Amino acid sequence: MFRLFLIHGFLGSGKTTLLSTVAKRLLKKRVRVGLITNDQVPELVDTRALCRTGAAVAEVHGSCFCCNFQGFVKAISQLQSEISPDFILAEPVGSCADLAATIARPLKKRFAAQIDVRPISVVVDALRFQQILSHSPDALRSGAAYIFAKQIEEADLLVINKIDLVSPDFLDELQQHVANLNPSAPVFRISAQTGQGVELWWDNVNAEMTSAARRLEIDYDQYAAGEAELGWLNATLELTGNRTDWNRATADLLNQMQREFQNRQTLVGHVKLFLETGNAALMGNLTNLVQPPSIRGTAGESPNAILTLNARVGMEPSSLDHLVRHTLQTVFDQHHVTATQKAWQCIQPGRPKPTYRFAE
Ligand SMILES: Nc1nc2c(ncn2[C@@H]2O[C@H](COP(=O)(O)OP(=O)(O)OP(=O)(O)O)[C@@H](O)[C@H]2O)c(=O)[nH]1
Ligand SMILES: [Mg+2]
Repeated sequence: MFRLFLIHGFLGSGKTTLLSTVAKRLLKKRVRVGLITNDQVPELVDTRALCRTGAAVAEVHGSCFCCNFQGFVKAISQLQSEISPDFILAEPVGSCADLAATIARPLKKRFAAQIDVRPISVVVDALRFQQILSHSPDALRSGAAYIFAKQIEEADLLVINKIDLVSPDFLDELQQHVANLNPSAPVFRISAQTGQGVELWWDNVNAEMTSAARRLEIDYDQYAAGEAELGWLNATLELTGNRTDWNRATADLLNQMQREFQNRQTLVGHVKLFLETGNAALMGNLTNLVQPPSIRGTAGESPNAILTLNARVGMEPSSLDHLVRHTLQTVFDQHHVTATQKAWQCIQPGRPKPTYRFAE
């Protein structure tokens, strides 16, 4: 028997960062840990990034977990045969909701002897919540805000993340708003990035507590409309440069995209990229219109690199596709980089159709 941890939360809230922080800690203690990533289309930045932790990683792509229960079970089986895990941590797509009814309860009913399904944790981005509350231009629009609220409502444990970016006073206010949406879930405050508060949450998610305890009322029309607000782009490119400073080039790329999104005042769910040059890699993220993009790691000066780019933005897919292609071309020209497209998909997520839905 192994423990399964579902780490849910909206786009860019910090799920992968939390998985990475926990996985590294568990690996140091020689715990066998497997991770499951998820996305609507292949070519996942999260998979690339989490493979670097040293943990075994399985990927479910093509739809969210809830619409592909068999795919989720297959990913579990893959990890079982690879490492016979003690713990599996799984991160669903950030625009997905209704996880208790579609994944946690079906697993508990069908695999009670094999899987100990732990309480569902929902990661809440303090900064994004602050923007919603202050009605800033990139606040979530109604449909996406519906998904954000439903995720909070169905949590067994709530994990307010990025506490390093907001004031303690605002955190008290935020906790009140979160408790209004879900009065029964214990609330934890963490920084997945610095590790602050992570241990306390981890002790609690491992303590005796019923999982998938909350019954969620959800309107699938509204949920589908919220997901359909987003254009979804995943791409992988092979790059060749000449003494290219990859850190500068990727920072320019994300800065340029942010300016384009600012001009359109569009919702930035998450734009993330992973650039690898052999053993070295860097990660870049953009989660809103205001904060500068973050670039972590260094990719060195190798002439060849592989770039994986994932964007979830409040735009029609065709417009997003055009914007990203144009920005890549402009920035690569500036840095004398040539690019070969290995994979490119830009879609609008379809209506969620869960494999199972156990409401109780
Ligand atoms: N300052 C700060 N940044 C954080 C923290 N946790 C995550 N981030 C940043 O937030 C951005 C998004 O983090 P991810 O872990 O990729 O978020 P995610 O929820 O997995 O995103 P999706 O998979 O796209 O839904 C990255 O730039 C992270 O570095 C935190 O505690 N503090
Ligand atoms: Mg992620």
